[in-house]
Amino acid sequence: MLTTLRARHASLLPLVFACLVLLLLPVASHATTAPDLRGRIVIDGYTSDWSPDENVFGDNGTQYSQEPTNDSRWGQYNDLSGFRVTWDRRALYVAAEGVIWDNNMVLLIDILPGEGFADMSLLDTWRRIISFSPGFAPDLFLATWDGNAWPRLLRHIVGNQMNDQPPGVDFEAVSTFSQGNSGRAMEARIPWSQIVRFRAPGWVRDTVIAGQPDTLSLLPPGSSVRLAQVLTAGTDGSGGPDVAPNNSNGCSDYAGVPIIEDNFAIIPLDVDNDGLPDLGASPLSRVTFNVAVLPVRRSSWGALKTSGR
Ligand SMILES: [Ca+2]
Ligand SMILES: [Ca+2]
Ligand SMILES: [Ca+2]
Ligand SMILES: [Ca+2]
Repeated sequence: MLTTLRARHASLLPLVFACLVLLLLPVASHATTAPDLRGRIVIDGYTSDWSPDENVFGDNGTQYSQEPTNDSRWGQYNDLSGFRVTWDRRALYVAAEGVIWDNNMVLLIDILPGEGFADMSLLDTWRRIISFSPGFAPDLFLATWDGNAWPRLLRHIVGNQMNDQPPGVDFEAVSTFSQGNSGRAMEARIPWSQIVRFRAPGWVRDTVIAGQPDTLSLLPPGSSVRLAQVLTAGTDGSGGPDVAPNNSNGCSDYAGVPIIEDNFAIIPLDVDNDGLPDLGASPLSRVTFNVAVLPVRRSSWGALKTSGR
């Protein structure tokens, strides 16, 4: 079917007054997916332009899922702190954060059902001893190393073959990681057309936008995006000290120990099943995780705080 488509009391008075003031304040705006986010999100390797509800590791009201900044086996200067996601009509926007002194960061992205790779250990580039559980088969990943300004986009072609591209015509990306500095990120705008490029070049829909004929790329109806972030050493055949969201078996001190990343964020893109990523959606309100170890429920948060987390 897809191939045929072209194609959201007195002593209490001050307190009462304060509450009233709070109630009368404008509700904090929730950034939602919109027709075109290029006016807000600048691909510069910094995330101050992102909204809290695009931080899928934030508190979404039902669960607390913050990726810790102190859970790496290699210490504070090699630690992931999570990723952000949003989208518009034409592109997926991602930002992945942490500190990766002398090492690498990879953000794995799975959108296309029945496609993708289950294991990085035999890939023809960016070969890492990192595998995934059923239900997660990345179609592409964004990758960078400490000090590199231009992340690579790796798209799965077939078998262990990847298409490896620097930013340019196909996509925009910038990374700002530099030794022990915090507040840095790998940030990218990846057009939907480039995500489906090797699988469904004909999945487009002719439409009219602002009175002008236009063409939009289609995804398989009902698509979700699944994501996981890994920190790895720079050499082929290595593993790494931290993953996000956290996996069941954890990571090792030693780069030679394989990692099974059985956890990932799941964010529905197309709840109305029209093949187009939904506009007016809050990514944070949609996120769930594959493994129940994390996120923990809010009711557990007090216990976690007293235990020092
Ligand atoms: Ca930015
Ligand atoms: Ca971490
Ligand atoms: Ca982690
Ligand atoms: Ca839709």
